Amino acid sequence: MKKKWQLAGIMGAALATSQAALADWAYNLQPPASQIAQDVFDLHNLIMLVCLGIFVVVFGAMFWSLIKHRKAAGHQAAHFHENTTIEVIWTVIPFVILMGMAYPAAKVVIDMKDTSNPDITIKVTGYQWKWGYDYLNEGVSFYSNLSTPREQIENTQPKGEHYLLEVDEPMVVPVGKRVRLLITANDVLHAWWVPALGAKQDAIPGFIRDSWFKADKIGTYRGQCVELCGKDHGFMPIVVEVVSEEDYAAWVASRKGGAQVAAAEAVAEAPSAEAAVEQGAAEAAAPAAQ
Ligand SMILES: [Cu+2]
Repeated sequence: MKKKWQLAGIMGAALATSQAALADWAYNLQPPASQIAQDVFDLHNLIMLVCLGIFVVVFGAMFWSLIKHRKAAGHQAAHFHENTTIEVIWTVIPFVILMGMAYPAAKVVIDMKDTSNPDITIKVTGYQWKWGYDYLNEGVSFYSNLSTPREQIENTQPKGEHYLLEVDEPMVVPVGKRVRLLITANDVLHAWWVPALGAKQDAIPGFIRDSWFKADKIGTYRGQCVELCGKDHGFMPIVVEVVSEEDYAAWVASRKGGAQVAAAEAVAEAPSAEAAVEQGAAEAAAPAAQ
């Protein structure tokens, strides 16, 4: 028991003295970058206010009763059973409060699920442990892998600003366009979540679920897999790069160009199996020669 307290003390002291930990402390949701994320943010604030109101009224009444009607002050307990009026009141008031909370919440949930009229559709596939993106109309496909160096994870190098929240190939989307995501998984359950964009959906093998977002601001938005999916669950972040429409068109063109060049090279480089073997042997010998 004593050891546990010592450990708690050490951890508390470490937290209190760690400047980095203090700088990272943020108690609120991420600043919203889409209308849905803004709606979620507002809903969160509204419901918290309702909870605060209930807390004040309930605890106020409780403490007032405890102090004002205490036995020591000579108060006699009231005797009443099966009081219909009181029972109706304490059923109707919570019902009205719940309905008042359910109405705005249901509106936001329905909006989140309305994936109609997309400008762009991207298939998102969860893998152990990376994400795959297929731009269905543009014909662009790639994997998105964690790019944090192993040295930072093993603590032989100082951690970067976006430690475990950076990838080699981010998802790129244009600003102000409805992006529909078709989300699935190839092995186990994963979940795609970018808080600032208000999109969150489980990725389920064998099923396709959809979600959508429309980013209001150009910028980089980060998220993580939020369904425990194995040993590298914490190592498959999500990065969404929101760019202008022109930059998006240029990105798609460069992607397609790159793919076509790669395909053309593959055809040109493989005239015969022998040549390929020779080339492979030459490449294998090259590092030894250096
Ligand atoms: Cu995962």
